[in-house]
Amino acid sequence: MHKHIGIFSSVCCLTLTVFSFDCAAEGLTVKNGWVRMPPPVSDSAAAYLELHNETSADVYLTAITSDDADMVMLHQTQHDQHLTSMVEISNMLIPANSDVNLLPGKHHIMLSGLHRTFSANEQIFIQLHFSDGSTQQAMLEVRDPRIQTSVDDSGTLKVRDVTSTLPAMHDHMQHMHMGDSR
Ligand SMILES: [Cu+2]
Repeated sequence: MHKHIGIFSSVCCLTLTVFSFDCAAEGLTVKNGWVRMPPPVSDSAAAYLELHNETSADVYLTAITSDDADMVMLHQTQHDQHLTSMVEISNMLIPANSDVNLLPGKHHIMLSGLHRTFSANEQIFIQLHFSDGSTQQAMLEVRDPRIQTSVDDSGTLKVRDVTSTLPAMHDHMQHMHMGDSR
């Protein structure tokens, strides 16, 4: 009987710990995070995710940190005639009851000064800091941009190597060098 009580209370503790972590940013969730696998010569990588604000208050994403990079920035891609460039933005509004999606070609997260190489399908973690004082950990799946996967109507997984068809603007390295070399 004592044994049962012991097991029960330790399960309780575990549940409590997980629950209090969720409370750090109640109503604010992060989904579908991924990071573009950088080429071996690069020490930076672009990341994308979806932010869902289910609260009735506006909140700003004010800072991002990661143990795997020296610096993590918010970038906005700008298309100006033939040029694609990007600017750093200091924060991002996630309006009340709204979703904000960071997508290739638009806003993205930029990890720079990577501490190690990323392998495809690996999970890396970043911490998102919000204006309400909360912090939330987000998981990013490392995706190899040269490989596209899709599932057809019959449920068969198709893997396609798209190396040769990738538009140049999808390569983050390309616009990184905008300022100095073009
Ligand atoms: Cu960028």
